[in-house]
Amino acid sequence: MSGRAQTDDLRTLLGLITAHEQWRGQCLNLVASENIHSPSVAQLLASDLSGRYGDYHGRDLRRRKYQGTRYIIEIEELADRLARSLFGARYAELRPVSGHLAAAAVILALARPGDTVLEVDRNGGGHRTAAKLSASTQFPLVVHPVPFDPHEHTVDAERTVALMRELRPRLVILGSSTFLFPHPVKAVADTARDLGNTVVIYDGAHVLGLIAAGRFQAPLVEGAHLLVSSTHKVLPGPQGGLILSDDEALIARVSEAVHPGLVANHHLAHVAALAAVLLEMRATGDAYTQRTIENAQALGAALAGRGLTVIGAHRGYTQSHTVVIQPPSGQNASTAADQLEAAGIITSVCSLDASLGGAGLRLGVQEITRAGATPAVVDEVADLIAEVLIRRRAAESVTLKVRRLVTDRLGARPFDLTLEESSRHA
Ligand code: DSN
Repeated sequence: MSGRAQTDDLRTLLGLITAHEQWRGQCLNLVASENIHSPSVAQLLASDLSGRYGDYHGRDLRRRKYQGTRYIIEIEELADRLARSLFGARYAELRPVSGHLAAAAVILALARPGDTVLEVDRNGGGHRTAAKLSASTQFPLVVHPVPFDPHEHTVDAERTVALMRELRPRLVILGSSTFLFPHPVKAVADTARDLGNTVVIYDGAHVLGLIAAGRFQAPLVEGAHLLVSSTHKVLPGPQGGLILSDDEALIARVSEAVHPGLVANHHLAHVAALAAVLLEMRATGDAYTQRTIENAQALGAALAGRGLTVIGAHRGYTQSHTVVIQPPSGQNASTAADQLEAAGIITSVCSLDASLGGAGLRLGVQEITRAGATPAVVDEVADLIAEVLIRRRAAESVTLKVRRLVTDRLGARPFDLTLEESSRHA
């Protein structure tokens, strides 16, 4: 390749990244599974660790395969201690490089081909790891949906317990990507223990930050055997995954599936950045998560007040960072999401029960909360959404208002900490 072509390609690459950052920096980012990093997370993700190897054998952080890990061992021991302490779990597994891989490792470790698995289906917001694994590999599972109550937008405890007694599944996977309200973990876990051979997995990806601050259910305390999660939704950490448990025998089997089964070299910069975000949550997580839930409930009320149908309205809209709305009658959810994007409002489409129209829009407030949104700002956000979906204003006119709101009201970043600030809070 000529030097000229090389320069052109580099210029193109940098131009695209700048364009992306400028554009998303002017948008209202309401994707419930994303977040923005604090300076400490960004700093550690770019550290020397991102180019190093640190494989260790089994669960022994000191049994390393590579030389050169004297400080890496201590970094990982610190991250492990912080994770166990913040989540109140006896054991942590921080090597999965995504939440999906964390859940896949648990399934591969504990199920056999042909086993029965109950998991939350797409209408309940389930990530559907078992169904995806079963369909895309030679690891067939008999997957049934966990009975879900679309009106209450949560797992139907009574029907789930009855189905568990009938099918005696090997695994039950609770948790949701539209996690508005807690799931009945205790009833499911008690039944699993009665059955004797059923393991309950809680996919806490969306609400991990809330769990860290004690603002959502505590799944391990309620009886789940394992919590699997990503690390970058309400918890504003690096992209990656983790697994928590109080059960030594289970975590030992699961860790073997993680390494060497699915992850050879885990991402050391991720582990360090995760440690930083756990410190940050210890310092500012209480205020951040309280504001996040306040903002989500305010958004639900404000959207309902402007004529949109909000799922779970009779339950106060939400107990998490997420609000789910139906597209206005006659509109399709994908088209509505495209129209919002044209106006600079980034959302995602989610499945809903057919009785609720089959598809909705999922809105998460965790990122704008980190950017400084208050309930008053959220009210303006609701108004901009209504401009597009209810008043059907042209995208260009709404875009200008979105940009103004982002520039004028969303720059404060009150919960971000530098490493130095984190240390002062500790
Ligand atoms: N489950 C997907 C989401 O919620 O967006 C990715 O984790």
